[in-house]
Amino acid sequence: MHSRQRRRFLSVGSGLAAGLLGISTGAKAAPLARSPGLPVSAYGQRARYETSQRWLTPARYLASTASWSPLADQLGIITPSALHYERHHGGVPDIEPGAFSLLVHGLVQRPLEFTLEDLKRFPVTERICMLECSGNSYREWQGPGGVDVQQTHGLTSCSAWSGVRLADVLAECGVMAEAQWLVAEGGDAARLTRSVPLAKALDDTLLVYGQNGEALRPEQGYPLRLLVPGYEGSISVKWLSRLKLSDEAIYSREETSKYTDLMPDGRAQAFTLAMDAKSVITSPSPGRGPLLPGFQEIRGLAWSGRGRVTRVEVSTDGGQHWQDAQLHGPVLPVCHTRFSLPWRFDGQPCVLASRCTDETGDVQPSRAALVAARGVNSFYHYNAIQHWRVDADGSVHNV
Ligand SMILES: Nc1nc2c(c(=O)[nH]1)N[C@H]1C(S)=C(S)[C@@H](COP(=O)(O)O)O[C@H]1N2
Ligand SMILES: [Mo]
Repeated sequence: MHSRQRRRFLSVGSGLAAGLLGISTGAKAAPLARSPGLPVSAYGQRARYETSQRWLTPARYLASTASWSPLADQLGIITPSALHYERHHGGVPDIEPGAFSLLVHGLVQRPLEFTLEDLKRFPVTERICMLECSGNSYREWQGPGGVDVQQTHGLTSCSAWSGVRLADVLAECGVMAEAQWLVAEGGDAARLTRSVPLAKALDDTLLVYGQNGEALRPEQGYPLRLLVPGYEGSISVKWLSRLKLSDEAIYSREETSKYTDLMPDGRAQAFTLAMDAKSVITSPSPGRGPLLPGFQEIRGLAWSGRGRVTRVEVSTDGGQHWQDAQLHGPVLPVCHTRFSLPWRFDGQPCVLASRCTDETGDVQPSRAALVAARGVNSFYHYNAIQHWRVDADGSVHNV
């Protein structure tokens, strides 16, 4: 262990030994059950005392639906399927797997229609991967908006996906040399349609039918979705029904009226697909009850659509000084990555912030740097450093 790290560890250790956490001893023993409990169950539920939930779009916005993951409650890097964020433009369709098929056509030698069973015969592959809606943190473009980390950053989640390589399925159809793009269409009422660059489709794009050890949840695209690792969430088309090989992008509704970035000069940038390096402190964070003085571990999540997180720095003075946080394994490409830093809250007001760097050298920008480059006309792809102000009374606020 690096000697500086060791000293830090020792000072925390002795702090804990001295009882600085203020945990009272002499508590009464918990009651033990005296009669048999519930019998086994066919499909499990979480403990009834656990109440963590997705945050739903306020009813007045029902025309466009989304729900935000409770990131501050999440343990580890896998989001429980029941708490995976949702974004759907035409509601969640009810698709019977026996009635499902995927049509692959366009610039291919053999247009083919696959059933789910056909697709499951291709070599299976697993990948832990995060998804992030490019609209995550959209409110923050106009200044501090979300009241807590769920609202500011909850349009990202991370699952273990099971499926097959799209490249294998396309090889079966025989991709023609002129093909440059893959147009993917969903079978939901919105018929969400996105163009995927063929190189990405052949590189690491998957067709997934499994999520966290069981079939995809309906909300995540049951029975089959596209998974385009590291690209904005909207391109991972759910309830996939059609793939068309094409020599050009289709410029669908979701690539023109939506999912473009209006730059300061009034021009819109299209196909900003990769998600940039980003991080947020989940504890302490707003709305979690006042912070107690004494030892506090600063904890958070970092991610990048371009690869692995290599560094997370934490500041307790609003970005004037930075300290390296510890990254917790596994550190996987295009995945949520946990970080932590031991800290003491001494009752002085302060501002906490985290800054992520990924393996491509992409560094999460300050708000000022992001706004200087992009202006404030944008809606998507906000990845600036998030600041939480801690007041003397221990309350935490988005600033
Ligand atoms: N068919 C279809 N696919 C879709 C969508 C949709 O509305 N319809 N929403 C997209 C958007 S905007 C995002 S961010 C992700 C969300 O995936 P999730 O709901 O599984 O988190 O799915 C994408 N795929
Ligand atoms: Mo999205």
